[in-house]
Formats: sequence, structure tokens, C-alpha cells
Amino acid sequence: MKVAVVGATGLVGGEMLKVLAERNFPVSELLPVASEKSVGQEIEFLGKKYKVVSMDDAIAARPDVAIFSAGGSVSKEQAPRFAEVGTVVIDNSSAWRMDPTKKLVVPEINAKELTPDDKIIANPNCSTIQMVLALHKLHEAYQIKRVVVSTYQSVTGTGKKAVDQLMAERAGNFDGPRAYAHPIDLNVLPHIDVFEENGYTKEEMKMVNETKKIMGDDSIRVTATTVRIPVMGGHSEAVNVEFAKDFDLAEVRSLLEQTDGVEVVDDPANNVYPMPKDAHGKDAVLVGRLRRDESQPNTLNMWVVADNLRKGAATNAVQIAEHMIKLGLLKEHTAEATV
Ligand code: 11C
Repeated sequence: MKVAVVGATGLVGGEMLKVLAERNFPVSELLPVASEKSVGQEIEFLGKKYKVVSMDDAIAARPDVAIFSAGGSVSKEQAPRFAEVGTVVIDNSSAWRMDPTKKLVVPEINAKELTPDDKIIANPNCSTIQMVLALHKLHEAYQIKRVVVSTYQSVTGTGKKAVDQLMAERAGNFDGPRAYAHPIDLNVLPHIDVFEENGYTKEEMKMVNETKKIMGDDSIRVTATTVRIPVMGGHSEAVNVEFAKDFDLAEVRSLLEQTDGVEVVDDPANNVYPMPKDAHGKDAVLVGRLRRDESQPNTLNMWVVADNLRKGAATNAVQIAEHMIKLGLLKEHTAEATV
């Protein structure tokens, strides 16, 4: 297939290329797309060099699928242009996620909702993906009433500039370009994405709204505090879940063990629990510290960690494309199909 990766020179774009290669995605032609200043730059994919092309050149080449990771405004403007020439767009930004005409997909949960009419498919926010993957089987079993989540998010979620800020500060240079309003090394910022009128950040509201949409259940109440910490391997989340029905802790563990994409890492007696340094570079969502919330009935506490650039972004996007191939919704263009 002809595959465009839009935002190919960014952190997520780079991970997209890695994941496409690792999973043997059927790429017959790669179109790395980036902003005008990167056009002509070379990137490597499966041992071959490819030149970065402009958005217009990529659209003119009518790729079969375009995986976008170039920010919301680029997606808003450019995704429909790709869709118009028959390209299936999988978009990693927040541009289309809450649009009622677009599907918001974590394949293990709701790939079955995809239909031939879906030409722009939204990839959820990284912190939402890892949480809902850990929750969806528990919701089926015990019916979630309310989730209280606090996150501890990696600087890689912000992009290269934030990684550079952290490393520069660590090296003692506080004067370089900054991704954050404050120092990040030896610090914690209770501020991810912009503040909204209700006092929550946009990242927090993504966790609230996207969870309901992916799980297909508006009755699930969610409240979130999202926090940036000076870490690189992945996002961590303390998740407190209140169910309508009571649960058995051993059964919870077994349901999580049976959840595709989840790995239970939970042996506190031996200091075994999920950590970002162990999640880094992996696709699995690691879940541990499983315990009852003893302050109220039917409530579970757990700790959920995943590499935000992998299952939180690139892997989930590529899995959506793979599911679309499997469902016959993504095919190589034929002349007839695009006329
Ligand atoms: C972060 N979750 O860690 C963000 C990154 O809406 O796709 C992804 C932002 C988004 O900062």
C-alpha cells in the first residue's frame, strides 16, 4: 500500500515509521510528509532513504492510507483533502475525536464500529488509550460508575522540544528554548495542554469525554488531574474505579490477564509493579498495584503505565489501519475506486 506518514519528522512520526516496519505493515511506497522547512530532508525506512515531501505532493500521489501526527490545525485542514482523493486518514490529533461523525477507535475495544463510510478515523489521546484498555473488560463485568484518575505524564507527550528542555536543564542549561512555562527537571507541572473555562485542562477533559465515547457509555463519570513529570519512558496513571457491582480481586486480575494488549505486572512483595522505564519501547499497557479502595464499596485502585508514543499513539494508529485491512475497509487503490 501507498502509505503517507504526515508529521514524519516528529517524535510520534518517527515511532509510526518504526511500528510500521516492525509490524510488517504492507508498505509498497512510503510518503513521509512534513512542514515545508523539512521538505527534501531524508528519512530512513527499512534500510531505504526517502525524501520528505510536501502535503500537496502527497495528496497528488493519492496514498491508500495517511497516518497523521502533525497537530490539530494541520489535521483539520489537510485530512479532508486526503479523504477527498480516496485516502483513508488515521488521525492522531484531537481535531476529530469528539466529532460525532468520526469514530474514535481503540481496536481492542471498538474496531467493530468501523464501516466503509469511515474515511477519517480518530486515534484517541495517549493517556485515554492506556486507561480505557485497562478498564473496558472490567466495565463489561462490573459496570463502571465513576473513575478518578491522576496522571504522571512523560515529556515525550509534548514532543522533541520538551525532551530537549529536560535534557538541557539536567545538563545545567536553563536558558535554551522551552516547551513549558516552568522548569521541568526536578519539578512537577499540574498543567497539560491549555486550561479551559471550567478550570480543567484540555488534557483532563480529553480523558473525561474520550472515555465515554470509546466505551460507548455516557453514564461513566470521569474526573482527571493530569500532570507532567520529568520522565521519558511513558505515562503512568493512578486510577480509582467505582463499579455498580462488587468484584473479586482475583477475578479482576484474571480479567486483566485476558485483556488483549494488557500485561499484569503486580507482585508488590517482590517490588514488582509497572514503571515507565519498563514500559518504554513496548506496546503493552502494564497494570499493577491492584487493590480494593477500602474507603468505599465496589471500588478498585490500580496503577496503569504505557509508552505514550507506542500504544498511546503510533501502535494504536497502525493497529487501526491493520483492522481496516482485515475488515476489507482499507484496500489498495484501483483506478475505479478513486474515480
Ligand atoms: C501529552 N497526551 O502527553 C498529550 C500528548 O491530544 O493527542 C497528545 C496530545 C493529543 O502531552
